[in-house]
Amino acid sequence: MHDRMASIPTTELSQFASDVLTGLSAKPKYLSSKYFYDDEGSRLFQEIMKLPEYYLTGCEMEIFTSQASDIHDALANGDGRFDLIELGAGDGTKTAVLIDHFLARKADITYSPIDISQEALDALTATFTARFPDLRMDARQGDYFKILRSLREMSSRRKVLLFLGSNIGNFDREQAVSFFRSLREAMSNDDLLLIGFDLQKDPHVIAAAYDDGEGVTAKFNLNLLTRINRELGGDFDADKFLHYANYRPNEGSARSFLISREDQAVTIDAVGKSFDFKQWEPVFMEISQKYSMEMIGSLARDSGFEIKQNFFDSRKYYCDSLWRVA
Ligand code: AVI
Repeated sequence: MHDRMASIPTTELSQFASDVLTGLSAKPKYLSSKYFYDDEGSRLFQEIMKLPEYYLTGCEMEIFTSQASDIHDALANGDGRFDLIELGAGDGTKTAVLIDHFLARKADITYSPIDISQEALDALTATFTARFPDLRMDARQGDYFKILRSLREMSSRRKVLLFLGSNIGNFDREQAVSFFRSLREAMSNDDLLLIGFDLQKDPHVIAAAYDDGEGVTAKFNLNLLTRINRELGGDFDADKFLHYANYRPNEGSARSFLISREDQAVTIDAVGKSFDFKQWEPVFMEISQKYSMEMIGSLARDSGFEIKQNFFDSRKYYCDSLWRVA
């Protein structure tokens, strides 16, 4: 994830097939956004992050650039020694801003990016070792919770976990609480968790972020159909679906759908089934939750944390919320 969410390697193809079968057999139909991130999906997400409408990345970058010193002081908690562990590190561009500042402050840190993609970790390690030759790095590929437990066994230094980029927004509330509770169980009392939350704001701004003028977000969603064709032997015609996104201000949730333009049937060999789509039938693809400060507070409480400090961008579009164990 994460930051993106995790890309699914071929060994888990049967899990992919079974999730596609469950989602397309459901009423209403759905597909899981965690499967967006094959190579092409990851490339399209990089493109999304550069779009003028997709404000989230710029907001988090602004927070890290303008408040690196305050963030350092909050994370250092009195001494400058801690292990920085990034869940779903991706290319680590935003984290590099923090690390640059922390090293300039002579903080004694180890950086452990964790990602499901070994390729992403190799690229990140190469960039970071060239840019920060003095940084101790320990990149890990695999399951967040298993790795956290093994890192805890290896060193008793304080851990600061980073879960950035509003990746939490792609979980519904129940999934978010269960994710944070599992992190809580793997954390010691002195550890900290820094989470990127996209905040509720002018609905037009949010709606545009998920329906950009260039159609990159549409391609990003439609790419999952191409992935199903390639990996599961599907015969989707992506031109027969359109991307539709909306924002519900009463819930604070942006949702995206693929809508069937006509009555059609699609066969997927790996699941041995054909699925009927009615004209204008939606397939729910992704939730991107936007938060109020009350929602963030209650999420922290219900997951066994309390808020230590919040960092906002100048427009208050976005919040990096620092949690400690309650
Ligand atoms: C990865 N995640 C936080 C993005 C989001 O904003 O929900 C994924 C995305 N979907 C469409 N645009 C970006």
